[in-house]
Amino acid sequence: MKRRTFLKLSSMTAVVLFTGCGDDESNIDQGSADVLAVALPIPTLLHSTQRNGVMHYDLNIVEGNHQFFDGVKTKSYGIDSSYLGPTLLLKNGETVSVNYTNNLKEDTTMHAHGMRLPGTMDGSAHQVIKVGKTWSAQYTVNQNACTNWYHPHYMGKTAEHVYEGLAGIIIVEDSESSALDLPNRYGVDDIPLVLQDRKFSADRTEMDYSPTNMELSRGYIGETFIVNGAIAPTFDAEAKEIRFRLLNGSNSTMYELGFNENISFKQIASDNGLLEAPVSMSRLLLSPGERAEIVVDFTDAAAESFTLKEFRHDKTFMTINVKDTATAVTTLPDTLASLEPVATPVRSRRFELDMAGMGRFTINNKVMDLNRIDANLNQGEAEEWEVVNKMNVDHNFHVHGSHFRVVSRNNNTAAVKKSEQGYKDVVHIPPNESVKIIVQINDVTADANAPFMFHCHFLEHEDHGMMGQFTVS
Ligand SMILES: [Cu+2]
Repeated sequence: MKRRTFLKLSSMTAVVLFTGCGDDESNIDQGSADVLAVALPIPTLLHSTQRNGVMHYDLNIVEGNHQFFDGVKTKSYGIDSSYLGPTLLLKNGETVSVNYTNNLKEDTTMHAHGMRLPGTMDGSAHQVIKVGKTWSAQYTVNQNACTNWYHPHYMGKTAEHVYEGLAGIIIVEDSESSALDLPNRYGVDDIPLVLQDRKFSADRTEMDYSPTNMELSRGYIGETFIVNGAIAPTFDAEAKEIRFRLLNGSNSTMYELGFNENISFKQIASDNGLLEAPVSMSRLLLSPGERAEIVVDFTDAAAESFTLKEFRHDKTFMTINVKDTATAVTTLPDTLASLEPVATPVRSRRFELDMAGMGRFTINNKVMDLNRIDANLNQGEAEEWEVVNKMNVDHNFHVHGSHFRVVSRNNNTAAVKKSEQGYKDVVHIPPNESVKIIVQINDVTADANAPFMFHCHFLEHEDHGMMGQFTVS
């Protein structure tokens, strides 16, 4: 991994500097002559092999050389790939063994973000995968259809390992969602998009992970925006409804997403499941770790082109060229899922997100300690957690083992958007604001040897202390 060094000007960096001489660094790299013209890469669907009634998914964590730029190989990590990993398609009710073998030269972990698993199978900082070893997460899938993901959670190194390329999508299917007339042909009208941004070394042979203290706090934001490991790729869409499964897979960049000309689209799912009904919008704010499934209707847009944009940083993620054909046309239903009523809490807790000096981020004035348990929950009991952002920068809050509900923002229940009234595991908290969530864990446990974690999912904040642990018994 590249540490901060003096820039050596090559002809390639000269291109970057000249094209980036506007009022900010927006759109450098994208559009440069040395950017590959590529089709949107679609992560491979990983096939399982059945052994003794258990579906086994075998994954190898490897070093690689990934081609982001024309004629340049960039050192990277991946999972059976030079960058990112295959998509796991899991069915509710099936018993699986997800087997990760660590072929890196350093230890790591692999967390199943959004999967409702016992603490021992969570892949958190406590389930280290040593160099050369295999770790298996064995469990029976027990949750609604949704888009989750897997990524390292190694104490103090999560940000670096994700930055190098370790992440992949997990799609959970269930019979209720399969019965709906939703686009569900993977890679055709059901498209996972892992959205990220990266800095590169001057010669682009390495990714540059070297945040300053200011960047630790305000976000380590790359100039180059990438989707599924590609810079400004092109996707040829059928002239019909297309479902995009969006993941903010960045370390610490807020993405305000939308399309050119402000075309409207419908959000159908939040982190952990379908919404009650589609929500129309033209902008979608996703904080790091959050997912949203959206449906865009290209039925009347044959032969037109669109761009998926990020408006806070004025970047283009990808171009969508609509074909003049469509097969297996779908019609988005008006209602999608029925949600459980929000449970009445039996106790409340408060978590204050703050910092204690440069590069030390805290929850309730404490930095993360793997040997400290911060809260003990009882299975089945609902709790109200108030999470308060005491800083002038964005944070969010992720809870392991839980699909929580957002009930108020700044004590205002009306401030909770329709699109965040479904099941969630990450909630954004703007500067100096607060949220209240209802956390209830019914069917899994976590003891002090393999506790669950709660943390800010801005990975620089998490790695520098903004994390805590809890048990469920
Ligand atoms: Cu944070």
